[in-house]
Amino acid sequence: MTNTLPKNFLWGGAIAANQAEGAYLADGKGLDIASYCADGLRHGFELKPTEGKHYPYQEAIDFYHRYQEDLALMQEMGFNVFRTSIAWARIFPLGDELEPNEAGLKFYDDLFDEMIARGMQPLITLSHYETPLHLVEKYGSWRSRELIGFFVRYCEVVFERYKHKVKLWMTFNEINNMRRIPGGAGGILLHEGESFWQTIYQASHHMFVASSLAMKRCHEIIPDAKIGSMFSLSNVYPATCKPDDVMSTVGVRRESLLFVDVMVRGKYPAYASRMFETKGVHLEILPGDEEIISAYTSDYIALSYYRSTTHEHGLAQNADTGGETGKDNPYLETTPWGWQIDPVGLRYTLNELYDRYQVPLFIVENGLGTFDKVEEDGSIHDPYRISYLRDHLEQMKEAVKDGVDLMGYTYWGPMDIVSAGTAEMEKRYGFVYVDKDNEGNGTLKRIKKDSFEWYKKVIASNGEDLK
Ligand code: BGP
Repeated sequence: MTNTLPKNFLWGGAIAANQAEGAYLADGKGLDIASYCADGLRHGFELKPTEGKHYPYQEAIDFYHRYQEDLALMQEMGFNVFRTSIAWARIFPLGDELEPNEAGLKFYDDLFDEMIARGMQPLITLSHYETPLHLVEKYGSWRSRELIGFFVRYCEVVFERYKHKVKLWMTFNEINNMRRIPGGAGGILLHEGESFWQTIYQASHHMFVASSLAMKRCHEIIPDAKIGSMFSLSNVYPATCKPDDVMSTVGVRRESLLFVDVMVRGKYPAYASRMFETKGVHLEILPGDEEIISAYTSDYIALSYYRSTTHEHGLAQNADTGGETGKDNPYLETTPWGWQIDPVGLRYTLNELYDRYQVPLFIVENGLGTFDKVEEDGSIHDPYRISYLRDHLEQMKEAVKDGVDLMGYTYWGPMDIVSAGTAEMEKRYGFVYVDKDNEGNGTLKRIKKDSFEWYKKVIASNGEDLK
């Protein structure tokens, strides 16, 4: 089969600062929402530590001190891009200061230099489930418009500092998870009696304005940069062909696509009024907000895709870090975490998005999180990960043949990291095993799994060799 991917296709992996770096107070870093989170950002977080509790993100996999070793392994696989995030609280420990923390800035200087020296373009998320804790305590996080100014100040500082090193940016990780994981996505802890939807959409509106202003400043400071927005877009199908199920599924999908519509098309979609009315939401939109949102839109769409689910009319829909959770699809296999594996859904989703928006797409998260076993001789055989990946890459290539403009693919968690959803270490995604368990025991030693050599071969052949 002839290769379908462009020569400059970006191949790599993706992590987030909070799930990998550890060193949660090193070099002046402030606390953030991951600091006192014991059960995963899906379940919220604490403002103060509880004695005796294990907080897995505090040490994570100690990427902060071990990134050279990790990036050397990524280089060996041939990565030409590496996605990570900047922990906002390393740069502004409280979030509302006027002056940044030089030691935090220096860390990312070194990290980005190391990536570039090893042939990887940095692909940087400005906020990946890492709101500084002080902003939550003092301002109620993104409920407050004041965060717009704090975020834009932080963005300006990092754009200026890294303008010669980082040309690929994205603003908020999985911003549409404000609907289902507002603690992680926006640092929102709901108060008793508060109207959930009112808070969520008002906070999201502030994030839209902040994101657009960050895009404006990015283009002014780094004219040759691309800046996108990022969404969780695992797929949802109607559970049956009953028209009510089909129509209701359109509604579920629109709850996510609303975020893409605003950030890519630059305005609230026509269906938003009715959606807000049904949910009792009255958005406060200040003069000038709509102009900002419309003037500064995303250069590309970054997405995570892990699985699919199905929906039927009347089903109470939910979502987790993998995307929507509805009714199981009888045609698909399921991981031990209940995530249904659907490679064709990836092709479907890429086509859906490209048809609708016609801007370049970038798969910045996809992967299989599951148990791995270290054999007595130290080897780790993970054929399940290879087949997950092979099947998804095949479908990704089909989508490119369908005409989708795809910038690249970064596999989620190329070395094992702490899960965002559950804070487990043993939900492993990596091509590289990290010796640490759920309780925090282990040497942190890195060990290659079988999938390591496989992905290396895929990259070397620019996706041609998927055997
Ligand atoms: C996404 C997040 C990531 C990541 C991934 C896998 O929602 O952007 O941070 O962790 O999901 O989820 P989990 O870690 O829960 O398996």
